[in-house]
Amino acid sequence: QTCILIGAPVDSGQKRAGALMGPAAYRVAGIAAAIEELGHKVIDRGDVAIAPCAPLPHPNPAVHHLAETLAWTEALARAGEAAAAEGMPVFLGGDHSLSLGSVAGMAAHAETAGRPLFVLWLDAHTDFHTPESTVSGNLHGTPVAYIAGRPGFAPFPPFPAPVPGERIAMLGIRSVDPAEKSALIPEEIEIADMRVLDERGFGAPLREFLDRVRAANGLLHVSLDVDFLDPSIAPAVGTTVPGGATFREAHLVMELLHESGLVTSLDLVELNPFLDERGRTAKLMVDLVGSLMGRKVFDRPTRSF
Ligand code: DIR
Ligand code: MN
Ligand code: MN
Ligand code: MN
Repeated sequence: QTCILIGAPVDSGQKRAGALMGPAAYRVAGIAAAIEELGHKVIDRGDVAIAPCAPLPHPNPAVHHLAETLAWTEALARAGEAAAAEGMPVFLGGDHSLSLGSVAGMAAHAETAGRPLFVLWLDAHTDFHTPESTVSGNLHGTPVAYIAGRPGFAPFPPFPAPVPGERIAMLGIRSVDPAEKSALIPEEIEIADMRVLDERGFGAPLREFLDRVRAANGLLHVSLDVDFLDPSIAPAVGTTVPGGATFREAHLVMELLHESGLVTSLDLVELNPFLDERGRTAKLMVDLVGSLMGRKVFDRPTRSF
């Protein structure tokens, strides 16, 4: 594998400053060495940048930093599409609004490749608002709606090839706003919320989704929000929600993803190093990437599911 690291110091999608320090924290925590150690090649493309933006108004007065978020979306879609032709893009965030761009880039790449794109959303939140429905005005709460092709995203460019609900799965969900809930009801998105995961564990729902990706010869984008993890192990995120994935549950998810051999791109989002305890959350995220890229306790023969 060749991993292409793309720094995405995006801070415009929410209001707590610090996510822009994420790419630096991942590099300091040794993300490149952790991947190389497992026998892969790493190319670090550095950080994507945007030009200063004049403010753009929005009919929903809560929406803030629209122009910046739009500029990031276009820049990251371009950078991501180019990187996907050379290897596995790994986006170092940055808040979750970066996925408006990263996944748009992957969707454009998938269209060129003639393969269906699947999206796995590992998050406490469903991020299914549109700029019209958001109450907080934080656009990091909108990427899945954009990816799924919901209307109400002007002035964002239309999503290149909207991903139908049956190709999206969410794991770890435990905080959903009323407007998101009603919009999600008619969708076919597979939502393994924490109640489902308490009963079934993480393995079974994830394997079912991976089977569908494999059967369709799909590309698989994984978007990992730090708040997917329990705040007790991952405190460095602006929107902690109790009751998240444990250390072992998170590693199991990453190990199953590795064994599937299906992951073609990855977002690491919402790390806020300013809130971290001596790099603890950054290091955990890097360790999880290690498991996703093939680190394991013992080399067992790869299982096929
Ligand atoms: C909440 C929180 N649903 C909002 N969202 C996210 O502001 O729209 N927090 N994504 O991480
Ligand atoms: Mn999120
Ligand atoms: Mn979240
Ligand atoms: Mn559908």
